[in-house]
Amino acid sequence: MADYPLMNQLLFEGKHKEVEQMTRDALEEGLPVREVLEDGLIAGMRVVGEDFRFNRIFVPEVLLAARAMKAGMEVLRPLLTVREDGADAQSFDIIVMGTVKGDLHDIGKNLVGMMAEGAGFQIVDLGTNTSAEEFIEAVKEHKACILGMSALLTTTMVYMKTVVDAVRAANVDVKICVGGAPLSHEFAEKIGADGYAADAASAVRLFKRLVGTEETAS
Ligand code: B1M
Repeated sequence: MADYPLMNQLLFEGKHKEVEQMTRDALEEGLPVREVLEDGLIAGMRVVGEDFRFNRIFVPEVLLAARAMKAGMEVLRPLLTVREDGADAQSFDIIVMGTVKGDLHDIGKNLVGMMAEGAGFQIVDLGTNTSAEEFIEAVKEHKACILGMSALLTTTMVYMKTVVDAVRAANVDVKICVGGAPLSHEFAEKIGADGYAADAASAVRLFKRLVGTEETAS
């Protein structure tokens, strides 16, 4: 049985090699990938966020924890990105994804990208600090059907409206989805986005709904 509290603690301490190894061990034990992600990695990062908020830790410690989180995510990547239906990569709907201008947080965006890949989408990842022009250019170049934006700061989430306005002004036919910790449905609606998702699993459901491939509820 995986010791998730220990894994959370090691992530908190930024012990990336140990987190990577514990992630591997958990998978080898046959534990569900979503459980390892949620209980082993995301739960640890949640504590980091709390302590950061109350100035009990600072940017250098958070950077180390982020490195440990990413090390664990890399182990999970092949399982998160493998297509659920085993289909060929050529026919994928394309999603252009990026963290908005001024914002360097990319862990959540990467997770959404991995899970969307696993659900059959092809991801064009623009990374962080992405401008409206870069989003538009990439959507046009890759003929994307969805533009996904992430923001983790209250100061950068407002840039999403700049992107939405620029996309509409350029008459680009693409659905715009937004996400990130400080956002809400209300915010997404206010800026004119086509959808908001609070986490990676609901982001994938949203993407499927927008391209019309959502499974019917059973
Ligand atoms: Co930053 N940081 N940070 N940080 N950081 C937050 C966001 C903060 C809430 C911490 C806090 O105070 N508690 C706070 C923001 C406060 C605010 O704006 N109200 C903050 C701050 C202040 C800052 C700096 C300004 C600190 C400073 O320099 N003084 C600075 C800004 C730098 C910049 O961007 N310009 C900064 C820097 C950093 C690091 C570089 C050290 C590091 C980022 C490393 C990296 O990403 N490569 C970092 C981190 C790690 C965090 C916290 C601790 C963790 C974020 C994270 O990765 N969470 C964060 C605290 C927190 O969020 N509670 C914090 C795990 C991840 C899986 O969750 O990203 O929420 P999340 O993604 C979720 C959902 O939000 C959603 O799905 C994901 C998976 O479930 N989602 C989408 C995300 N994007 C989506 C897109 C979608 C759909 C869903 O559709 C397209």
